[in-house]
Amino acid sequence: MTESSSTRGRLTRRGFLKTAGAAAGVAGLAGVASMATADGWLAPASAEAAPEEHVARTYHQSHCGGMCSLACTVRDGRMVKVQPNGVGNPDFQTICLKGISEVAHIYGKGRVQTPLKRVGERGSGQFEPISWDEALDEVAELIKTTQDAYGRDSIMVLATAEADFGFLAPMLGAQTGGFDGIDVGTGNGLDPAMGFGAGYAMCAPEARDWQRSKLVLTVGSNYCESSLPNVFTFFDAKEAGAHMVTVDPHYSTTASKSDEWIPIEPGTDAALFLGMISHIIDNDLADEDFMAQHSTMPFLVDAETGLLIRDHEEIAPVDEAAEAEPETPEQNPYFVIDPVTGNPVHHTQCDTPAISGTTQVRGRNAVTVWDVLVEGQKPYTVDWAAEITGIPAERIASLAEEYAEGPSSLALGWGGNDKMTNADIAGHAAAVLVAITGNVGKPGAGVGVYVGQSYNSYAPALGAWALPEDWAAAASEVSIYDMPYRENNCHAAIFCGDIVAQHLANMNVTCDWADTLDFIVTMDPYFTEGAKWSDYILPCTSRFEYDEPFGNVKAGYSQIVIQEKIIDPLFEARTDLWIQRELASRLGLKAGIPESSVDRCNAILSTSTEPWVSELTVEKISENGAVWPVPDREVIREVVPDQVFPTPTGRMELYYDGMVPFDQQLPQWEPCTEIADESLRAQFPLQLTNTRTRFRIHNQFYDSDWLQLMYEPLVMLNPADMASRGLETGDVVRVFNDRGEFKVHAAANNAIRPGSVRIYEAATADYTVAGNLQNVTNNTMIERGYDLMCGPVIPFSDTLVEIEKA
Ligand SMILES: Nc1nc2c(c(=O)[nH]1)N[C@H]1C(S)=C(S)[C@@H](COP(=O)(O)OP(=O)(O)OC[C@H]3O[C@@H](n4cnc5c(=O)[nH]c(N)nc54)[C@H](O)[C@@H]3O)O[C@H]1N2
Ligand SMILES: Nc1nc2c(c(=O)[nH]1)N[C@H]1C(S)=C(S)[C@@H](COP(=O)(O)OP(=O)(O)OC[C@H]3O[C@@H](n4cnc5c(=O)[nH]c(N)nc54)[C@H](O)[C@@H]3O)O[C@H]1N2
Ligand code: SF4
Ligand SMILES: [Mo]
Repeated sequence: MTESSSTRGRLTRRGFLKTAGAAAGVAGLAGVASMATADGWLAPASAEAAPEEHVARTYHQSHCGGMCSLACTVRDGRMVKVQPNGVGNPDFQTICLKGISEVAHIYGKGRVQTPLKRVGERGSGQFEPISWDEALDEVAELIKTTQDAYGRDSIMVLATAEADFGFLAPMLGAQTGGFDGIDVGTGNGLDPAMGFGAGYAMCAPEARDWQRSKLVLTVGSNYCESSLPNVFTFFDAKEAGAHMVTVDPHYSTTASKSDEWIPIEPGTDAALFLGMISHIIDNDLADEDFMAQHSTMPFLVDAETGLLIRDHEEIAPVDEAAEAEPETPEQNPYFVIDPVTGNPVHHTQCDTPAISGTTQVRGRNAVTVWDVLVEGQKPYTVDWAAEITGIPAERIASLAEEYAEGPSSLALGWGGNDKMTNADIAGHAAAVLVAITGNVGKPGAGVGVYVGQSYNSYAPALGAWALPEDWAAAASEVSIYDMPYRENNCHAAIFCGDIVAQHLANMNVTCDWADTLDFIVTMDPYFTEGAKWSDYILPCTSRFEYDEPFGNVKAGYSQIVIQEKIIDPLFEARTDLWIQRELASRLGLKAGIPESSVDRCNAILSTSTEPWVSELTVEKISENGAVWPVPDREVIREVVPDQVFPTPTGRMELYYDGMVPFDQQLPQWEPCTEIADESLRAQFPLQLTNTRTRFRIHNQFYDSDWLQLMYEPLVMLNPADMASRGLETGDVVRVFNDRGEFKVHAAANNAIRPGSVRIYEAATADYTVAGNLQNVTNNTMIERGYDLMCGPVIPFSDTLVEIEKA
């Protein structure tokens, strides 16, 4: 189909002259000048000089909040230009420098060009090229012998968001590494109250809703970089009169575009929220109607045990394996106080119960959640919060008043306090703040992470290719972040993307563990840091290469986008689908994999639960310009518009029974484990903030020459912290702690909070002066984490370091 979209086939001589003139200086036309001086150049040159040229379209990355549809010009088989596609909703006809730079990046020195087999020590980066047949035969044989010896789940398959390896784990019956401990810090605390968000705090309406907010309070996100193509939404809201306030330790890009920046001590977001909650309670600013009707604030708690009282004891599962369903709130109701009679009744019998009161239920002293909250909040005054956060008490108080008045949006992040050990407490406190002010489920009021797909769009539901019934990934008893530390049955790993360097903290330990595995295979278009620990590296195609007219179909950002073949696979790279098919065929499993990617695309569309999607085909979308916008996207996407939450009770469930052993049934302040450790701080006085940057998507684009001109890995320090260490911008510094070290250049930057250092995450050893950022990051997984929705979060930024001139 890409051929039919050719904009220009053979050129006439006249056409060629015009083009050559217009494009003077463009690579590929070198030689034009000398030809002009040669005799009779018009005659022999014309036939060969007409380049074959066509345009094809593909979606780009999803992890940057973009998934931009890009129109790519191919001339004589080489991709020479990448532009916005210009089809579909105008809001999404975007591109950034990362997309534009792909014309060089996909041909760049970072590509893995052939299958590679390790010859040196693991980690040494020494490999020799081998043929695809050798590589696939040997990998298939290793999979077979390992699974025969240790069971099917002895292989772990892990794939990054950008990889297309969905068949591999189910087909092998491999484990997939359980929870990954990434981006779940805040959601762990927020989502149980909301009833959705999946642990990622993706429970916000789309950001166009901000135009209807009076206050947009951003805490711990820098979406003006981390959702680059959606930044217009921020400015639309600002123009519409929303008060944009950003709370961030550093003067981030988003802070700099906001009406106000409120600097905060890192890792203290929970204290800010707790202080605001107290101020709202103390000044009678709480929305009692919302709390009574739409939250569990009126529910009764047993004063002795701290557990919510239910009609009868919950039936515990007889044995874990049987996994008996717990009773629903209808079958086993909670108790509330009827405001008219003052008696305890089932919550199902009273729509607007009293939010305050004490009573007796079956001889037990009972008190409402609200009363427990009010009592527990007493120590968390605004003065207390000011002490912890470094924000003046008056500003916390006025912010609380403005937030309570509403409608207010609370925009949280994945890159701020999320990456710290106390992140769940901040998420839980945010939920309480939202509930006591009713700032949710109405125009201009929402809470959650507004980055990426949640930021600005509808996500159409796609279907899936039906797998054979006996294809299923194995359960993962131990999550990836615990693999180095806990007994498990993982003997070998297939990593699609860079798991070793990018998905675990404290890399020296990760590498010691990786070295214990029987074999590691990495599948990636690029030679990554983690790939060095592999025994085999298999080169994948980039988004721009395919071996069929269509590669894949994706949904998000209010449209369906497709991947057309732009060019043939480069070097010896093969598509992710081809690699899976070849492995399957060597293992006798080929029948379960689609014969062609076009079949798969059309199955993904036709099996959608949304009728307008199921009627589409990839060919139809291609004819439409490779983009199919969501119908009715003019209407701002809302969540819980009726304020009925998708929780078991339909209310915001703020009281976490399960956290009683940790005294976190309601959010209680706990500082971060590492950065608040005063004795450690005496040794390593600087907190290391990890954030994302517009110049990169995680470890991607390091090897892009164009982007290297803009940025190379460096640490940014406040000028005062530079001066006290005798450092000057441009110095090479050693960043170190007990876990390890790396070396990069340092730069003074007033935007950085004194006592903190900022680095853009994924600083990988091939592009630093020496070593990997991950050598120093904190791998502490707190005990409470294992009882949270998505397991503990990896606290990459709860890290202390010292820095000295190298
Ligand atoms: N120290 C520290 N570490 C962190 C973080 C931090 O803040 N600090 N942040 C964490 C966060 S939030 C996240 S989400 C993770 C993200 O880390 P990753 O999951 O690693 O990031 P991605 O950008 O999704 O994946 C990129 C990898 O996929 C490869 N890739 C791209 N396209 C394809 C393809 O089509 N096929 C295949 N096979 N591979 C492809 C790229 O070459 C690259 O190696 O990093 C985490 N790591
Ligand atoms: N260009 C680009 N875009 C991306 C990505 C990328 O790699 N590149 N990655 C994507 C992914 S996987 C993710 S998870 C998202 C993350 O997107 P965001 O959640 O926006 O995370 P960051 O961009 O890292 O910004 C985090 C901000 O929080 C601040 N911060 C640090 N510590 C604290 C704290 O304790 N409290 C508060 N209040 N603020 C703090 C930092 O200074 C920074 O400004 O971005 C996505 N978008
Ligand atoms: S990297 Fe840039 S061009 Fe590519 S999808 Fe993201 S924002 Fe769009
Ligand atoms: Mo992330």
